Amino acid sequence: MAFFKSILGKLRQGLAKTREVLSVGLRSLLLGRRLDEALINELESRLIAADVGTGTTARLVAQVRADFRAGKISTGDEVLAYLKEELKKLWPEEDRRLRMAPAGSGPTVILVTGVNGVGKTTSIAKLCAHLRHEGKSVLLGACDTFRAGAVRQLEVWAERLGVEVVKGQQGGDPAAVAFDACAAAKARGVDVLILDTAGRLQTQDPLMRQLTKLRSVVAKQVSGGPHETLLVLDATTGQNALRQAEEFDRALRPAEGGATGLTGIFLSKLDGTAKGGIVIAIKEATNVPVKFVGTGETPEDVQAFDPGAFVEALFAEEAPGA
Ligand SMILES: Nc1nc2c(ncn2[C@@H]2O[C@H](COP(=O)(O)OP(=O)(O)OP(=O)(O)O)[C@@H](O)[C@H]2O)c(=O)[nH]1
Ligand SMILES: [Mg+2]
Repeated sequence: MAFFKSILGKLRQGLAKTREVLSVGLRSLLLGRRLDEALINELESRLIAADVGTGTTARLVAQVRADFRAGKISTGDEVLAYLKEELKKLWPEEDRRLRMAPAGSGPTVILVTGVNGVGKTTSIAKLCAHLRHEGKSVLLGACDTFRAGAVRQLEVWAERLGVEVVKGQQGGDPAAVAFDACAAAKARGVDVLILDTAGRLQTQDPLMRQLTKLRSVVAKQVSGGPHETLLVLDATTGQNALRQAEEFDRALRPAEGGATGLTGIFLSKLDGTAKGGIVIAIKEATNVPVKFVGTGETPEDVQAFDPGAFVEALFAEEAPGA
């Protein structure tokens, strides 16, 4: 865990802007105050403004209101403690872990998808650094054959991180690169293959189909693959990220049903936004777990998503060094 050094400290820094809107506001609203209906209404507006999501906000506020009316709580301090506890309970432990291939059964394949510019390639560098730190061997596949400079960008990260890249022709078929990358991963016996893909809008049908094709090539090459199909979401986009999650999940669902489309979300750029409450809205709107959060531009700026640490950082009184 040394890689995630000072989890709370870094997360606190990353969440500085969100905290300003959400928790500093909530603290000054609630601490030392007697509860009344007007205060509860104000609490509701603040939660919505921080992108917590209408469903979760409604549920939380309804409970506060009921407890207040039943005489169970009477102060803002009690509400703050209640909010922290309830938010931490939203995420079960098991679905936040990276799914790995069973030991000895070939490479784990992670397919990384998302809209243009959300941070896919940077997030891959972060995942790569994280896995390398855990002692795993990693190979990268440059399936973004579309954008000029995309392969080079991945290669620069790979050189820095000391891993190899499998690439193809600029403008070539990304599925062919995925095929070659899977073959190379198996031949070399690497632990994890991470595939970078070109950015695409969730509304671009042919490009979404290309992603489905990519995934079936992996499934044919590597048993159980891709073990993770991650969607990178840019936290600064707020509610639009929810639509991306829903559409990518739908497009990537196998036609025959069964397995889910997306297996996880990498939430990037949490450091640049006041919309960190989106983590809660994502949970509410989709069943896809946030597995990692990105809090900066270097490979070390990554955290495994930990609800306890997240909520603590969000509600921290002050951010040392932030
Ligand atoms: N502040 C901050 N910047 C980030 C983070 N993740 C990525 N970025 C920046 O976002 C920009 C886009 O990152 P890329 O990794 O190239 O995004 P991409 O999704 O691969 O882009 P395309 O391949 O063009 O679709 C770069 O300037 C990154 O440094 C993050 O967690 N925090
Ligand atoms: Mg990229």
